[in-house]
Amino acid sequence: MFLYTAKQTSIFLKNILYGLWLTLIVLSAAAQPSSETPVRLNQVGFYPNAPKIAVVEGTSEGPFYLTTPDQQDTVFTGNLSAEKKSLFSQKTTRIADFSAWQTPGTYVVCVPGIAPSHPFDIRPQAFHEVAQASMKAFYFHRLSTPLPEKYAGPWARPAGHPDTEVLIHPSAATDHRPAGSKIRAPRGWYDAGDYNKYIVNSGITTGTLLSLYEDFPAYFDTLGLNIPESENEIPDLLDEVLWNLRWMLTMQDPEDGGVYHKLTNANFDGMVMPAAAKSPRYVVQKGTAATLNLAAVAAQASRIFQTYEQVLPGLADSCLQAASKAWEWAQAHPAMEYNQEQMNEQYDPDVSTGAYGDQHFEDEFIWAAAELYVTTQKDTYYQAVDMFPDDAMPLPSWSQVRLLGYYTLGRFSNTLTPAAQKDLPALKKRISSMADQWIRQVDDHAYQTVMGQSERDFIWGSSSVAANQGIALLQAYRLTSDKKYVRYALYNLDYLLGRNATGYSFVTGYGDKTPMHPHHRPSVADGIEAPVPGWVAGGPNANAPRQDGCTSYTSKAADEVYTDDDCSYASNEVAINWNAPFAYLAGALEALQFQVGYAEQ
Ligand code: G3I
Ligand code: 9MR
Repeated sequence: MFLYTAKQTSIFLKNILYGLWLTLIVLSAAAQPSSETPVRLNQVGFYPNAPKIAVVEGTSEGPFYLTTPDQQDTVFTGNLSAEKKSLFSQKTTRIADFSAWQTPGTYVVCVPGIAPSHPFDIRPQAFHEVAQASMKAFYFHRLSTPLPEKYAGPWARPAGHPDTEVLIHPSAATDHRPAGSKIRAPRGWYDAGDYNKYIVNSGITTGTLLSLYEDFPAYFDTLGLNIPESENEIPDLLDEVLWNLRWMLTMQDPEDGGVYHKLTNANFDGMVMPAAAKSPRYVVQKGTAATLNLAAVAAQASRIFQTYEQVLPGLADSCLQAASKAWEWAQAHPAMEYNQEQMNEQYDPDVSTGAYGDQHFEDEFIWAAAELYVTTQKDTYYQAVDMFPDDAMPLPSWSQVRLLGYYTLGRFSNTLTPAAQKDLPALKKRISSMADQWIRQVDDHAYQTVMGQSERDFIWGSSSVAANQGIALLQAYRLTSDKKYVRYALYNLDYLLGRNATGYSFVTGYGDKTPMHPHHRPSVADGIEAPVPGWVAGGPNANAPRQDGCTSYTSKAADEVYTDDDCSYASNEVAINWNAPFAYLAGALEALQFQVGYAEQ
């Protein structure tokens, strides 16, 4: 009852603010400045008590000034640092540090002889709107329902993809569900710039958002998203997650517990709106990775939705049943790979959409076991796998989910049974050592971010590398209470919002220079100049020109191979598994801002 009241009281105000906010986004996106500046900084802003850094590219040296946007009043003067060298290009950079200035306001950084920076704010809750938008982005990707103007503003659209008559692909046929028979699998979120639904990628996405809630429940209990469920008793973040979770549950074959790898067209749609895309849809072969993804997510969801048993009766139980059936199927099929090429050799129609093929399942077993263990407290799950098969700490990605399991064990460190308690000191050490290694040399780096210290960071979806590093740093903070980790997590948010070699804030609609032409079918086809807001572009990808054949790239330097062009699906697409860690990073920093300082270097 308490939640209901808290939510109700703020709804009216939130809806008004939301309307104003949408208008502002449309206006600001339309007023893109043409001027280019070599000053790279977080274009959204800074907390008053946080470190504030701009990176000045080029040969400028000497003083810099913090001024009002009209450059009439100088509020702070500093000196540029000694020169640093970019690791990937011939650029020199210098740091303008104005951390000492704490007075809220809107400012620019001016360096004599070059164009001033984009304007930015210094204020409490500096990332509230962008955190909210990065969650709201998922609403814009809902299938099987219209998006009315009340919630979607100018991006309102009719429903796409009912997915109520999905064909069993021959690769997925059983006696019970022969090829060509139909199942219902509505709802879910569109994966990315395309209109398909992939369990493997949905898994890490949904797990990351559920972890965001578990780590910061107080903040998300009252964060409104202006979605159709905003007036119910469930926090909006969880309502949004439910839209996808309900779809994920339909992907499990009730007969045996196995989970179909994806729900897809045979081929990618053209650049059309969702409602205009009407190709037949299929569920394809079951696989170990997909099945363990559902096991992990459903187990985690089960413990979270227990709290809402009265409004969602039976949901927590159904999730746990689904998770344990999936786990059993995976035990019986521990290496069922989804290999699209092999599948196409054997079955028709051929399927050419995203493969999300993974041949290594050790990490999915670790993640699912950790979630099932924490939810049920049954040691058998913990003991069923080798939790620490080696010393590796691979950054989370759709194909590497080991750390999601470790984060969950760390999150529940106070309630674990002795079976897992004994491993906790080593687990904490692994996470803090990883973070320590990342931050050891970061202050020498040209952009002073953990992101981009290695060329390997600039892969397809590199923005999610930055965001997932940020999450890992925040996990290190949660386990050690050492505030320096929060500082470097914030620096990776700075990277994503503009302190990077491209000068873009990668989040659509947030910042002065942001992607206007993402590889995103609705944004291309809707006739609205501003792209759908709150989506993080994939980001620089050293291999992008070879991978998507787009010809508008202007640099070969790994940290600059990015083009704001809709042909560039290898650097400028959007995807749910890139937005979720961004939503985590921005939301977590908002939730933490009044609790922590940022520890001086
Ligand atoms: O990790 C390796 C790295 O070690 C190596 O040095 C580098 C050299 O090429 O490759 C890296 O792997 C790349 C991997 O992404 C990184 O995650 C692969 O080359 C690259 O092909 C792979 O791209 C995937 C892409 O689909 C193509 O299959 C992306 O991860 C994945 O996010 C993306 O997902 C697509 C879906 O298929 C369809 N829907 C849109 C979605 C987003 O673009
Ligand atoms: O739109 C597709 C995007 O979501 C994928 O990430 C990408 C790589 O699989 O493929 C895109 O689709 C392209 C297809 O692969 C080749 N023909 C052009 C399509 C884009 O218009």
